[in-house]
Amino acid sequence: MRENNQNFEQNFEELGSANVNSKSIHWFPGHMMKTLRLMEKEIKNVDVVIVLLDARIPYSSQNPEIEAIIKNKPKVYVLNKADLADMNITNQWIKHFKDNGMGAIAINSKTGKSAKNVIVQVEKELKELLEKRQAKGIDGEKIRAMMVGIPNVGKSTFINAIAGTQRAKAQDRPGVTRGKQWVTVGNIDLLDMPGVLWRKFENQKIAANLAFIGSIKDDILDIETLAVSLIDAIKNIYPDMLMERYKLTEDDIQMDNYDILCKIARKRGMLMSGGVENTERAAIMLCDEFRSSKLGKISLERSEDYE
Ligand SMILES: Nc1nc2c(ncn2[C@@H]2O[C@H](COP(=O)(O)OP(=O)(O)OP(=O)(O)O)[C@@H](O)[C@H]2O)c(=O)[nH]1
Ligand SMILES: [Mg+2]
Repeated sequence: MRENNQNFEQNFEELGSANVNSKSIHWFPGHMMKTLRLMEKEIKNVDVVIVLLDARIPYSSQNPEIEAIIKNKPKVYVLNKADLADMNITNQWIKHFKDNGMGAIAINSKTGKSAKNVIVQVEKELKELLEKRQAKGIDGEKIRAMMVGIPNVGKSTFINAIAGTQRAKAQDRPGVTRGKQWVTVGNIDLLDMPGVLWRKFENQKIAANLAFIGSIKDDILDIETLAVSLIDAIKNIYPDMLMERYKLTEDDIQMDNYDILCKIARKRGMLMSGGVENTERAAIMLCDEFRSSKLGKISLERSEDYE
């Protein structure tokens, strides 16, 4: 299995070119193109855009294709899944957005209360519009908000949290929402949209980050390559968490990343016949455990790197 220990960036480039040459890999599926078109159409009908980002990767989860469509609209950046990220770093990100004149808030969409705080932020952002409506005596008119973001970031979960009921289908895999859906909650009409990635990843680190958090379907990725790359990312910023979770020593984490994956497999008793480490099983486990924050609260990007 060692041949899987290839450079992650190269792996992504290969996937990118495979998209051009082969119909079997849906790197940028047709429904994402449709969603972008739908966004272009619907943007005229909404007052505000709620941009959901993943608090673990607030930079990588900003989709440039979406940003281009919403650039002239009032918007609120919501750092979702804050419960999985490093709180201090998330707070710095919020400051970063605010310093750049953008409304921003961190939430955990699984809890209704923090989701409702977004509405307060939206009302702040729309203060002028709401005052105008009041002056005209039409302040009963509902705020129309479009939810946008990458796949699996939590758009539908957020809507359900605000609504207090399961109004939008939400599941732990990318590509769950397939068409637009309006959900009315109190004085706000929320437009749930499918998640969208972008056509070409110029920066392979961004592609890797999106894969780590589960925004790209795992079945088009090589899971061992992904895990090796994730080990590299974590050991550079949170080595203690990796050591603690998998009972690795200082010497262990100095090893080559693929050897670390082998060691993790061994520590977890994931062995095949002949005592060979089952690195595929270990890779799946590592990605799952990272995504469910079993290693701890991990932020993969820091705002100071994007000043
Ligand atoms: N820990 C945590 N999990 C969350 C949060 N928000 C959403 N999730 C989980 O993330 C997964 C994806 O949520 P969805 O609401 O389906 O995501 P989506 O953005 O609508 O995804 P698509 O429709 O595929 O674009 C689900 O398993 C949710 O339970 C959060 O704030 N914290
Ligand atoms: Mg959805």
